[in-house]
Order: sequence, then structure tokens, then C-alpha cells
Amino acid sequence: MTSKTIVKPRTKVRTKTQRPPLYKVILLNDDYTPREFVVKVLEAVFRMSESQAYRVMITAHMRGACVIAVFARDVAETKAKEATELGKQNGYPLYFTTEPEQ
Ligand code: TYC
Repeated sequence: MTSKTIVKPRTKVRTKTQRPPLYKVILLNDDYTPREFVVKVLEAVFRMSESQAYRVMITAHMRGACVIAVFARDVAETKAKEATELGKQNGYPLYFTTEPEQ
């Protein structure tokens, strides 16, 4: 009787989940927008608590800019636009920008 060897395939298929690249939303300081207004916008658009929003605002005020959070590109861009628009509607030069992470 001839013996037959059964060879099992050893290659494993691994599926990699592609995550969308993340974008930072950055708050820029200016000399005109009232501090309380910046805090209100951060609470409204980025759903931050008052203390979180205050910390981000004061960091931007002291250092010139502060990273707020990271999101998928379209979310980051929409939130930055929305927050900048709120400033504009109230006559302030408040500005939010986005930048790819890394
Ligand atoms: N610098 C502003 C002021 O003194 C307050 C402010 C803080 C404005 C942070 C923008 O991103 C900002 N009234």
C-alpha cells in the first residue's frame, strides 16, 4: 500500500483593518476674542466640559495654539469650520485649523 502524505497549507490570511488617518483640530490665539466666548465655543462644538474648555483656551492664550482633539479628516474639517464660523458671526477673529497627525 502506498502512503499518501497530506500537506496542509501553512499560509494564514490576515485581514488588516484600515483606519482612516487622523487630523488634529488646533485652536489659535488672538488678541480680541473674549476668553468666555472661546470657552463657550469649545463646549458647544467639541462637547467639552467647562473645565476642559477653560484649560484648552488658557493654553492657546499662553502658548499661541492648542491641540483640541483628533478626528477623521471630514469631522475635523467640519468642526474647525463650524467653530471658526461661530466667531465670525459674533465679529471675532477666532480661528481653528486642522493638520494631519504626525
Ligand atoms: N487672547 C484672548 C484674550 O486675551 C483670549 C483667547 C484665548 C482668544 C484663546 C483665542 O484661542 C484663543 N481675550
